[in-house]
Amino acid sequence: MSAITADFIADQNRVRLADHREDFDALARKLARRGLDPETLVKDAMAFAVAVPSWGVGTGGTRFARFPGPGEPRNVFDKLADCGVINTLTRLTPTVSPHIPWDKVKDYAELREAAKSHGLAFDAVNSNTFQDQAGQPLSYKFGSLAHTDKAVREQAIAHNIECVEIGRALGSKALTVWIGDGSNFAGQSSLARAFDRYLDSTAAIYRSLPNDWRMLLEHKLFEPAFYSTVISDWGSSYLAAQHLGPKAQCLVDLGHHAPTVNIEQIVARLARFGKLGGFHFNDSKYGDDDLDAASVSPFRLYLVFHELAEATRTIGPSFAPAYMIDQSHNVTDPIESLMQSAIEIARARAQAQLVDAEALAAAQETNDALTAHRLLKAGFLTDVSPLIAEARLRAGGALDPIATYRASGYRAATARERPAVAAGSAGIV
Ligand code: LRH
Ligand code: MN
Repeated sequence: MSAITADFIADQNRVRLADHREDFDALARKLARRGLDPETLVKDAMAFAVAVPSWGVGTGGTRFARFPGPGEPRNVFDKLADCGVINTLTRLTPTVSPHIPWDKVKDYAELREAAKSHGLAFDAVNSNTFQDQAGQPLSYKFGSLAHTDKAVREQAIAHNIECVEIGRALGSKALTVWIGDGSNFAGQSSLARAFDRYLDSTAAIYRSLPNDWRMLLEHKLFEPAFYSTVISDWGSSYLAAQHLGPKAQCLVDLGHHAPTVNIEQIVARLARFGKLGGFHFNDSKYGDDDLDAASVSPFRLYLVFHELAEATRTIGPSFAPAYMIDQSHNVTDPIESLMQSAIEIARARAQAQLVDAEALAAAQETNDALTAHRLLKAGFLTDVSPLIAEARLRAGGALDPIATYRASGYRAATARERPAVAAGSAGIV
């Protein structure tokens, strides 16, 4: 496969450098006029990173169909090669979040080395008790960690403990637990007992965690269950994390809320009580659409990062949620979508650093609503493209990652090397 080399990136950057310099210098002057230091902001942008989902580099689908593209990854090693390209060009995604058993292999030391060869490490491991695997003794049709049958719960607990062991071999420091457990009819399930069974099961997993690990509980309003979901909202997730202990925290997947929910306020609440463990970034208009981050509501993503900036100011450097992307790319080249999404997430974060927090607090305290809103929005209205491009450039990345990727012929090379996958099978991966 043709590696995208530093020389190739330098060649691609050379033709864009003069325009970039001009744009960056203009932005730097504008930021300096606001009393901000462009150098500090570039260094801050260079320090930001977000993990990519291993399952995100294959074409995604819906329950109706999946339309694979050219050069679909055949296995986790192909996935790592593709994730490597994303980081090589954006310098924003040095870690990959694996999903078990989708990324199961015989030799995890070999997998860790393969990731390293692409300049990558592993982030939170995702368990999977929302599908039945071939040869699996007991079905998860009626749930997993909250199933009425103790034997099914124990099977699900054992799987999560195995994920922790796999994660240790890969160098991960967190387990993400999302379960689809719930019901489709009122009365089908005891809402109270289901939650208690979940607490018992997760407590067993919690006891298997190494001291320096976190367990991230991911809530979701609905799907695959359509009447009740055991961990349906941040409240249920918070209660469970509180009940389990300090290593348990809540993971906020942006697509897992009703359309009108104020997600940035959930972020503020969970951060305040030390239970904001991480994110699955994506975007949505209706349900868990898993669309590209900031492709529907860039202002909402910005407001989330504003709350993260406020929490960092209040809590300090120990405040370190895990930033991960969780998307399904049904109509785009997944590598391009993940690069674009990582850049949009870095953009929202850089914009949130521009807010004059003192002036904002003063306007809030004096109930000067419009001034407060304008001060907050000022960051969002600033085009920080040259600033995040400068951060990429200094880190050895591409000024225009998507144009550079297209010029590299990487996708055409994978299409030649990897057998075409027939369309047809439904499902997210
Ligand atoms: C559930 C979810 C979860 C993953 C899956 C791929 O909707 O967000 O985080 O395990 O998507
Ligand atoms: Mn998710």
